[in-house]
Amino acid sequence: MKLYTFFRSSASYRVRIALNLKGLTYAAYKAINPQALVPTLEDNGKILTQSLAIIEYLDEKQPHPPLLPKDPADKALVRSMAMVIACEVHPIQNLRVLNYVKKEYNQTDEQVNRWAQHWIDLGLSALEQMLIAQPKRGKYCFGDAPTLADICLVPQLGNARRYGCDLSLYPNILAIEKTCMALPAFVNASPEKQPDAE
Ligand SMILES: N[C@@H](CCC(=O)N[C@@H](CS)C(=O)NCC(=O)O)C(=O)O
Repeated sequence: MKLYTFFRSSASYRVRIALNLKGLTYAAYKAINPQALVPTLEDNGKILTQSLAIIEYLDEKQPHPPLLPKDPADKALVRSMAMVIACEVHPIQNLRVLNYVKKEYNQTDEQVNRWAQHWIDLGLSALEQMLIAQPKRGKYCFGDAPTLADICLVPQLGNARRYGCDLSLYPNILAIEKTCMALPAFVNASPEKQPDAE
């Protein structure tokens, strides 16, 4: 398997965690085209894009360990937590959006950072409430093993810190991050461990 990635890309980070949890090896390449989105996974000549689609492909191809619960309602819950991050937060704090806002509307770095912080805080506070409200929370977002929700959450926290969000407001999220970061799959997927890290 070949993974086209970029060390700081949180969407790539999601796929790196899933690959590590599944024990699948991949070769990492620095993304050199600034207009191309990462990650892209190439597997047996098949080109796959979109981190969530890639992760579900990996989960179906190699079902152990499962990244989604079997029960339909539980599965929808895990997907919904993942989507708070992947659909609502990440797309509007992504670098190309921030660069556009900055350039087209003559915003300063500080204003653009505040934009990112606003949307990240909105998503993380909603997720914190979802975690408090749901009875099946264990050591992770759902139960006692990492799922798609944790895979989306941990990389987003790196972005949150980069933009100066106050994460002490989200104690449940921070506890889950700590549990995840005890696993080599998460540690080895982190940006600073990537061969293209600056
Ligand atoms: N929804 C996509 C998002 C992919 C994405 O936005 N990747 C970012 C890095 S996290 C990227 O490639 N940005 C380059 C650019 O915006 O030009 C996914 O989950 O794979």
